Amino acid sequence: MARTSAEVEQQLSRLEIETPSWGYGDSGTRFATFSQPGCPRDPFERIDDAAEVHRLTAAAPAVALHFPWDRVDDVAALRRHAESHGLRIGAVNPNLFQEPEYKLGSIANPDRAVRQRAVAHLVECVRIATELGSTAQSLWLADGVNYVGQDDLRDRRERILECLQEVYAELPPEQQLLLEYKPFEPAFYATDLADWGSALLFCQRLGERAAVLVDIGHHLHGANIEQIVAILAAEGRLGGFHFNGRRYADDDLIVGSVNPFELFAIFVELGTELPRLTIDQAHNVEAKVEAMTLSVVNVQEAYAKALLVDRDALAAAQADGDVLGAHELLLDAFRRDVRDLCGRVRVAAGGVADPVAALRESGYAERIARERGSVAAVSAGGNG
Ligand code: PSV
Ligand code: MN
Ligand code: MN
Repeated sequence: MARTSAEVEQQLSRLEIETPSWGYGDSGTRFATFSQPGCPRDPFERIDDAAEVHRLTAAAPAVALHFPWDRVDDVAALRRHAESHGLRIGAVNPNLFQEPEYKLGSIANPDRAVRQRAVAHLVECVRIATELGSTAQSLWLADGVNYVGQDDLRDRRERILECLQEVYAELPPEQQLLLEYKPFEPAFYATDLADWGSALLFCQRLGERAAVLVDIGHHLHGANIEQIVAILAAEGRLGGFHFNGRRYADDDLIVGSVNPFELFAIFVELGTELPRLTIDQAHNVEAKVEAMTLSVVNVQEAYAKALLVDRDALAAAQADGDVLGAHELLLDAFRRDVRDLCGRVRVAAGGVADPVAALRESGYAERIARERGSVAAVSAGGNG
């Protein structure tokens, strides 16, 4: 039986999305960084922007942080600031890609001293996460090599494993270690954590609280992300997502703007067992808060459509070998207009029916532009 509207609404009201602090700061391309009026001047203002997205959507109660970009003297004050806005701190993202000494890698670096400093940063992030009440370290490694023979690929794996084991040993019981893969960039010949299989193997060596993070943009053309999700979930190692939109590479566009059917299919695969859902976007030309709001709305709609799939009919069609019957059941759910339904869920949870329109009418963007002004694009908080 298909769920009733009321059942869908109830399930949808449980959806929680983390938005990324770094998605509110200025970012750009490899060629330039574009400054926007109203760009947050510090981590507190990034949290203010995240709070605005949550106020409108009632579905974004957590904000993922990135260190050292979100470093402040008083970590407890940052936590209080978030909580006073009805937010909690989501995953903590260490940064192992900006220091020049990581040119040949961070925890895969052939130089032990560099590896030790990288581990020290990761351990420091565990401590910060604990203070912030965060329950995950979310690690993307930029490590890799550009040329055949540049380094020993097996040795690099051993170095990574050793370092991750040191970090894993420091994790308090409530924290997970999420490993995010990406096939290329910044290295081109061999990336150390290039795909879900490599990430999974490390997780299996580390322990139960290590899991794989799937960033939609981190796949080669034609990759079947839903199937990756199915495999990781079946293995109990699906740690979460970085949602964004991708056409060519790590584009970090608005969620659902490129391939809404893929997003829907991912939610069909997940069912109601949702892992950590984080948005990872780097808006270069779009208004930041509006872009984030639209992404949250798109995620809500994709999930709502997936909840509308008639699972019993689908199972029956699959068992009967009814190829198109099964496929059409998914198409049927995907084609439903769920905007009103999602609006009702938002309003019931304290948000608004049409978040993007309400944001525009509220004058929030104009207000932060007035209050914060325009700063040169030197602020941290973006790596697009
Ligand atoms: C770099 O590819 C990246 O876009 C990864 O997706 C990280 O999650 C993000 O930056 C933040 O460090
Ligand atoms: Mn990511
Ligand atoms: Mn990325």
